[in-house]
Amino acid sequence: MKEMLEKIRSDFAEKIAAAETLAEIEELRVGYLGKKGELTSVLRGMGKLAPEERPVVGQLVNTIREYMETELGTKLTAIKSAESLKRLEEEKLDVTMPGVKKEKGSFHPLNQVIDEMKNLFIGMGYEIAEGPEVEYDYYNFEALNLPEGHPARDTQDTFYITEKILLRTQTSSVQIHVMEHKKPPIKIISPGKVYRSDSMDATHSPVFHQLEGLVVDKGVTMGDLKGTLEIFAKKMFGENTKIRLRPHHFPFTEPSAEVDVSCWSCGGEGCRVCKGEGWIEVLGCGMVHPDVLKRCGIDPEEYSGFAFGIGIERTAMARFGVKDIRNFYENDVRFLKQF
Ligand code: 2U9
Repeated sequence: MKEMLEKIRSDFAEKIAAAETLAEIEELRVGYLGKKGELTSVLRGMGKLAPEERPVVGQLVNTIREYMETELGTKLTAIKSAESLKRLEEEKLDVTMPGVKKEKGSFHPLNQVIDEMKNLFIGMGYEIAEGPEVEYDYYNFEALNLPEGHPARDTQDTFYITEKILLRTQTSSVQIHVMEHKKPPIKIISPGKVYRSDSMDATHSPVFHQLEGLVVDKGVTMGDLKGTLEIFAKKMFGENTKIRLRPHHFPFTEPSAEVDVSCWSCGGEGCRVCKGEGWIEVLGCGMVHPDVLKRCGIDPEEYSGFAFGIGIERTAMARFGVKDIRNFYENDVRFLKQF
């Protein structure tokens, strides 16, 4: 019996020395000390021994069990600490290394301007109205006092799909739809794409963006229009910005005006940004023509309104110092990531 126990111990000693993984340690523990382990089975056979042998063998088995448990524990600790050292080595982070630059996205400059204007007018109680880009010529022209034969309707200015259907040249058509279906008070802005048959160059694009505003109610005056545009200009171009209204003509507004803002770069003295003028034209506006109101079923004797139109590209080019409108449409990240 003693020889067998010595054999078990020496076999274990060899195996535990060679063990390198936690799995091997566990396998040894189960193989020798588990319910069906080699050493455990000796204890099971103790009943067959002579009574005087049992205490001696029992003492020897216990000594070997304690030796195995100690060796298993020591080796387990050694393997665990080796594994954690290995992990620390592999996951070592050199904090002095530069960080991994994550590319950050940004909104397109045109959308930045559109969103800023939308938020500004929403803050003044306007709602946003949208409508089709493919439009009947009635809503794009006739309803706006641009009858058949008016030069603005010529094909060199407008993309026609059929004789009566076209790509809208301004978002005013949206305002007409609203006036046909909604009784005053009306207070809306309509941002969106518009299309003109222009050849693409540094300052013209056949597709560009506009934001128009329309207010119709009782007792709306030119003073309301001027006050609204003054707030718009100050919020968009700086608190010290002044506006200047120059008489103009649009068929859909009477009186009409083109509006300049004092140059945000020189404050009105004259510089490169404003080409020495001190003023920069940003929009057109006027009181809605009574015939336009009437055509939509709104009595111009009872109601009045004002309207304005702003070119988004023109505003963005002025604001960001962009010299060529084509930059907005070429999706060149080197251009876009500057905003
Ligand atoms: C209705 C009645 C009147 C909208 C207006 C302008 C003046 C204007 C241009 C600015 C830059 C177009 O994008 S742009 O080239 N627009 O100058 N727009 S008044 O007047 C309206 C609109 C709707 C029912």
